Amino acid sequence: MHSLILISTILIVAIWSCLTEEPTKTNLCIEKPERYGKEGREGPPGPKGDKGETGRPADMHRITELEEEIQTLKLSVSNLGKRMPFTYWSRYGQKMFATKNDTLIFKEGIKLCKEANGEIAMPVSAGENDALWQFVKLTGGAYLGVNDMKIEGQYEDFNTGNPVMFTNWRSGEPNDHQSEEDCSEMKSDGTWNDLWCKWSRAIICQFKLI
Ligand code: MAN
Ligand code: CA
Ligand code: CA
Repeated sequence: MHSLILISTILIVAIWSCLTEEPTKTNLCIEKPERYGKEGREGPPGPKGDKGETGRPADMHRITELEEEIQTLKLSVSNLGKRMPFTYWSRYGQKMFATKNDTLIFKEGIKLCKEANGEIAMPVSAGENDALWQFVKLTGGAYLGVNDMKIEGQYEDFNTGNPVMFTNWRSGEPNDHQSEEDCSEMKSDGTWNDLWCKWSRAIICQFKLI
């Protein structure tokens, strides 16, 4: 009976010491991974290194070139941001045309294109007219830059103020209907009509590539 109590006591102490990891630990314990103390503090700074090699002289020409490239890149990035609203794009020659699903009065259209660093679409050839026509088939009537706001009957390019050389008026147009039509639109058949500047029409902007 005594020996049973003794054996039980030894076993209880051995298990207890294993669980608590007391210094009384016996070799009955299952080995556990070693435990490390906390990392020490950072040591003092090392001695100063040797003097480096003399650098190459600044290449001012290259720096100027790079500065110019950065300016061009900045402009491209800024233009990309401003042109985000446009959903349809097409390129014809050195011009990009862009539009979106929206109609505006002429003045607002001018503002929209200007904000994107562009101009209101102004076809100067049959090729450009056809390129715009592809959009107009989707958007319906769209404003063009052609206008006679300054002098009735003298049609100018709104962007440059120069007289228009290429025209594609629909037969019977421009008619200055009710003496109040000084803006112009491309109709869905690709021909032009003069109209009141307060009508809402699709807006196509042009961006010159050079
Ligand atoms: C008709 C024609 C056009 C004119 C429009 C105005 O389509 O008379 O010339 O521009 O009406 O709504
Ligand atoms: Ca007119
Ligand atoms: Ca008309």
